[in-house]
Amino acid sequence: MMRISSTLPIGWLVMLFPKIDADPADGFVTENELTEWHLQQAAKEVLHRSMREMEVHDKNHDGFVSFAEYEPPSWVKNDNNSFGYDMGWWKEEHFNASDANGDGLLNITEFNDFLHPSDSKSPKLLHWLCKEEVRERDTDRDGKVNFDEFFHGLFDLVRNYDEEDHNSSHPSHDSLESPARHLFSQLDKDGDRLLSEEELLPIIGKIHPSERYYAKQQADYIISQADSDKDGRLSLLEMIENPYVFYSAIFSEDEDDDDYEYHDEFR
Ligand SMILES: *[C@@H]1O[C@H](CO)[C@@H](O)[C@H](O)[C@H]1NC(C)=O
Ligand SMILES: *[C@@H]1O[C@H](CO)[C@@H](O)[C@H](O)[C@H]1NC(C)=O
Ligand SMILES: *[C@@H]1O[C@H](CO)[C@@H](O)[C@H](O)[C@H]1NC(C)=O
Ligand SMILES: *[C@@H]1O[C@H](CO)[C@@H](O)[C@H](O)[C@H]1NC(C)=O
Ligand SMILES: [Ca+2]
Ligand SMILES: [Ca+2]
Repeated sequence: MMRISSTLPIGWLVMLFPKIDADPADGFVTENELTEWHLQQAAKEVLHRSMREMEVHDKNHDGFVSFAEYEPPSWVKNDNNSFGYDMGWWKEEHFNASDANGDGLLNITEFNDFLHPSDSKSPKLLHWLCKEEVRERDTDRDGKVNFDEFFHGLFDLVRNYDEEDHNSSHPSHDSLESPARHLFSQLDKDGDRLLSEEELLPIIGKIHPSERYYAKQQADYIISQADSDKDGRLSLLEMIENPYVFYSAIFSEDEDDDDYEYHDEFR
C-alpha cells in the first residue's frame, strides 16, 4: 500500500465524511452520495471560473455580458469556414439560447450556462445543442438526421456511454447495425425515418456527456478501490484505510488554478 496516507491528516477525512454521507446520513457513503458530492464541488469550481471569465468580458462592469461584449476571437470572425464558426459557439444563436429571460444580457447564471451548455438544464440551451448536432451530422442538408447520418457518427457516442463493459471491443459493423436501427426507431417518434432536433433531445446528454457522467465514473473508481468489505459502499474506516484514493480523486484537478476549490471546505 502506498505510504502517502501518513501525510494525510485523518481529521480531514473525519470532517469530510459526514459532508458526503448526506442522503441518508447512515454512516455509509454510497456511489450516489459520492457522485452528488463531486457534482457540488465541480459546480462550485466551474461557477468560480465563469465568474473570472465574466470579469474579462463584462467591459462596462454592469454584471452582465452583452453579445457585443462577448467578442469572438478574430480568427473566428474572419474565417467563415473555421471550425469555431461552424460549431456555432460564437453565434448569436448560442448567446440567445443562453439568455433564459430574453433580456439580451447574460447574468452570471446564464453566462455559466453559455460556457457549459451540456451541463445546463435550460431547455432553450439543450434545444440549441440538438440543433447544432443536426447541423453537424446532416450531410445531405435536409435539416434532419437520417439513419446513415445517425449510424456513422452519432450512434458510437451514444452506445459507448451506456455500454462501457460491452463484450467485444471491436464489434463488427453488422452486429451494431441492428441495435442502431432499434434505437433509431425508438427516437423517431413521428416515424418519418428521420430524426428532428426534438427527437434528439432524449440522447443529447449522452452525445455531450455532462459533468455527471465523469462524477459517476470517479465515484465508481473510488468505491472499487476502497471498498474493502465489498458491500458496495464505504464506511469511514474504509476511507481512513485508503486515504490516497480520496486524495488523488479530490485533488487531481488543477491544483495550479488557485486555492479556491476544495480547501475552504475543510478549514
Ligand atoms: C460570413 O458569412 C456571412 C453570412 O453567411 C456573411 O454575411 C459574411 O460577410 C461572411 N464573412 C466573411 C469574412 O466571409
Ligand atoms: C437574438 O436576440 C436578439 C434580441 O434580444 C435579436 O435581435 C436577434 O435577432 C437574435 N439573434 C438570433 C441569431 O436569433
Ligand atoms: C439570472 O437570470 C435568470 C433568468 O432570469 C434567473 O433565473 C437567475 O436567477 C439569475 N441569476 C442571478 C445570479 O441573478
Ligand atoms: C463475450 O462473448 C463471447 C461470445 O460472443 C463469449 O464466449 C464470452 O464469454 C463473452 N465474454 C464476456 C465477458 O461476457
Ligand atoms: Ca438574461
Ligand atoms: Ca422523425
